[in-house]
Amino acid sequence: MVRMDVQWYAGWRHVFKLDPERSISDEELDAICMSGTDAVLVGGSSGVTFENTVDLMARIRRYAVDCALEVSTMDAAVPGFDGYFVPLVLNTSQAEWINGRQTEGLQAFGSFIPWEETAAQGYIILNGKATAAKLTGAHAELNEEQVLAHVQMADRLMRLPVIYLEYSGRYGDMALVQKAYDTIAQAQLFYGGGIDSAEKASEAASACDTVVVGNIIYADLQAALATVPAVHNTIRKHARNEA
Ligand code: 1GP
Repeated sequence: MVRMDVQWYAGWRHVFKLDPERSISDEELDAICMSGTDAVLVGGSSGVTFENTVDLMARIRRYAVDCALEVSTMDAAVPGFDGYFVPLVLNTSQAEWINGRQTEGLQAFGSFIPWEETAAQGYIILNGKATAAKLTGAHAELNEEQVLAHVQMADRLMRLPVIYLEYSGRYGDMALVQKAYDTIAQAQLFYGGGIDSAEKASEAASACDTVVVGNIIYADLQAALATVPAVHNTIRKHARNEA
């Protein structure tokens, strides 16, 4: 029997997310992979193909940094990553994004999936303007009570190993992120969205387990690099279950 409790991502505090659809020079990629980040996550909401994913993976693979893929389309299920995340969007009523595409993927590739390196991510998308929100029909305008109910569903009912509060493109409500963190009993809390400075990175790091930095890589590489020590030098405000 395959043990399902191996959390290869458990120690990640800082993650850079690269979009296979966007171009990045070798020098920029070198700076990202050598930055001291805990992992490089490959994923995007549109234009992700087998070709651009395999190309980016091969370039990241030259470095020792952990490299994982968010499998958001079957076409881009590329072997060779250190780990795989399968996103489930929890705040949509379109079942296709909760279990539809995932079960199609399991039918097609189930016997090839490296289960020990694969984990589900419960996405709660909170920026309605994000491409992922539009694509999946996410109900992004949730109030605090509703967000925390989604967190409890993911953490307690579904026992998902990762909960991802996704504000992609906009800096989120850190008081809410902290409340989500304090609600969680077992899942690892990822936060992503709008981090474009060391200050924001540090604030987010104090409220969650894992900080994901994306867009700023392409807009201001130096600002992106500054988020790595900012996160690593920040300790969480609350310990788990000591809210
Ligand atoms: C996107 O959560 C990540 O999926 C990071 O968000 O691109 O806004 O940094 P940004």
